[in-house]
Amino acid sequence: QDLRVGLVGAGKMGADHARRLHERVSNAKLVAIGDPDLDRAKRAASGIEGCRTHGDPAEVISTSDVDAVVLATPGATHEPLLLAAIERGIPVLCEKPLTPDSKSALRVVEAEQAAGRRLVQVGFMRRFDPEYRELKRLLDAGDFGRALLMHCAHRNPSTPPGFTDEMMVFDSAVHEFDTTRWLLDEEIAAITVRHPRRSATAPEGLRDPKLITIESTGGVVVDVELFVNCGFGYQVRCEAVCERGTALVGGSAGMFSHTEGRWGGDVTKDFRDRFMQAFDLEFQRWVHAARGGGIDGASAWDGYAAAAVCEAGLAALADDCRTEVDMIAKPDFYSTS
Ligand code: ISE
Repeated sequence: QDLRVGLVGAGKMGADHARRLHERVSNAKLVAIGDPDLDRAKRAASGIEGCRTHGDPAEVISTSDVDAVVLATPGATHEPLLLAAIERGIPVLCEKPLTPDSKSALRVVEAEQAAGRRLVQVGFMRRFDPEYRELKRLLDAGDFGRALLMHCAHRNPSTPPGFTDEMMVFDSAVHEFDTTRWLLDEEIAAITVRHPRRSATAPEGLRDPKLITIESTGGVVVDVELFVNCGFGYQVRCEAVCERGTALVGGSAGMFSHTEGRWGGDVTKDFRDRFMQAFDLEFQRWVHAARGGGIDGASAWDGYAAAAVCEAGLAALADDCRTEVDMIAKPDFYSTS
């Protein structure tokens, strides 16, 4: 039987996920969409037979014909919705961030442990990107020896109005925090944020680009160039430097063309294009796991750990100094992945 999915949030990501569930993911049926902006919910549901809409997102979670939930509202709204899903005992795929800070993330982690089952998955989609998965396989196999350091670049063409220095850390760099933890199987111990010359393309008040350095508990140092108003496109790269070799993901692959005195390929401007395959695979695997009552991806613990690194990142940003990450020891409940 198909998994009956309820979607909470019909904004940019939510609407995209509605299409994904309806058109590209098998064994799932989108039965309800909730958004305080009911018109937006209706637009996202249009053309999806049997999909009803709610103005109160909480109703999506409490209805008995919903087997699992996708949460695509802003992070600040997540906690009560996650707790409601845990209480009902249904799996949730929650867009990042899990919650806006580590204290609230810990409450979710504790509620899940009390329920005795891992139900919450955080939508860190890079873990499903085929290139990143290949890098993970290579590092796990150990053929190149141990990872020593990594160089990452995270570039966006531009930022939406109101994008702040803090958002560069908890909205953008959070992906590198998660991929680093996942690739290395280590926690992040400390973070430093530095500011090179400010780009003339940066909107007023934004210190763009940034150079973030994170250190893993095992001593791997990762530098992240974060340039979110680079203008030319969306680009995410990660190069691992190991004892006996290096490996790069996010280099310029794809079609190569020659025309009118130039050669090369295209760079997309939208992260939803760059990571479309990753999102699709994430959803398909989640649907498969949720039909069995579980998850298959970043856990609530990973959401908590990312929040703890973001918090240290905000302190590093404010004080302009290296900041250690403060987090609890990993509970046994999360010790197997
Ligand atoms: C956005 O929320 C994302 O998740 C994108 O992957 C990231 O590149 C962007 O900077 C964020 O704002």
